[in-house]
Amino acid sequence: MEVKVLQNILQANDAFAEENRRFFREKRILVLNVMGSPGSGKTTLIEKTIRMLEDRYNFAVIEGDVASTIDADKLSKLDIPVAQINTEPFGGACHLEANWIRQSTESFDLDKIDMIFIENVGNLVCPAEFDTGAHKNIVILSIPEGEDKPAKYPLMFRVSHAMVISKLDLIDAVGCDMELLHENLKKVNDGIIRFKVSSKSGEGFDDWLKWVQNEIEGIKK
Ligand SMILES: Nc1nc2c(ncn2[C@@H]2O[C@H](COP(=O)(O)OP(=O)(O)OP(=O)(O)O)[C@@H](O)[C@H]2O)c(=O)[nH]1
Ligand SMILES: [Mg+2]
Repeated sequence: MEVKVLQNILQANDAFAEENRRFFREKRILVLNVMGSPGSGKTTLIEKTIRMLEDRYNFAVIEGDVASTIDADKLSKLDIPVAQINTEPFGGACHLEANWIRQSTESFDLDKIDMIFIENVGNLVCPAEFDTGAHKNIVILSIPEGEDKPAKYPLMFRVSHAMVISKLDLIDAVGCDMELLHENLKKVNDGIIRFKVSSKSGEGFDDWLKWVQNEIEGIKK
């Protein structure tokens, strides 16, 4: 019985997600869903990316958190539209659902937006199960989390189109077996696009920004 209920919830979410993807494509707005563990560097990457591309494109952000508006307040300082989804009033869900995404954009002037970043709730499990309707899923894995994560949380890495390895500046301090990380990734999603960045030093941002711009331009065609 419980399995059936979960199946129904996921099916309903998938239908909303497809509708979101179609809707935002028609509006020529790229939607990227950023997922990853708490503290992996999602907000920092989003903030830095927007700062580096804000002269060319108009951004908006949907912030998903169990509680608080800490990240949303931070990103609002960029003078962009930010919508906060807190899941605590609905039982503290550890993911975002597609119909919440659509509702949260009702406050945005969509004719003035080129790209929406979704910052999903921080964890490597639930967000992978719920399609938000984003055009691309990004998983951030920070160096201190370790090279075994694709093996331990395979669905997250399977549903992601791109992986950003963050906090590259910490590699000498904490160590990370990059070869094993790539081997682990290969087993779950060989085709995943890989970036290595440090939001602290700016290392690796050129490739990441090029990819983001390419995706924004792609949706405009
Ligand atoms: N050394 C280093 N620290 C970083 C880097 N990126 C982020 N941080 C730091 O890591 C901490 C967490 O970063 P956030 O961007 O808030 O992480 P988050 O994934 O948004 O966290 P939640 O929203 O709580 O899930 C902060 O203290 C950041 O300054 C990086 O590339 N290098
Ligand atoms: Mg954050």
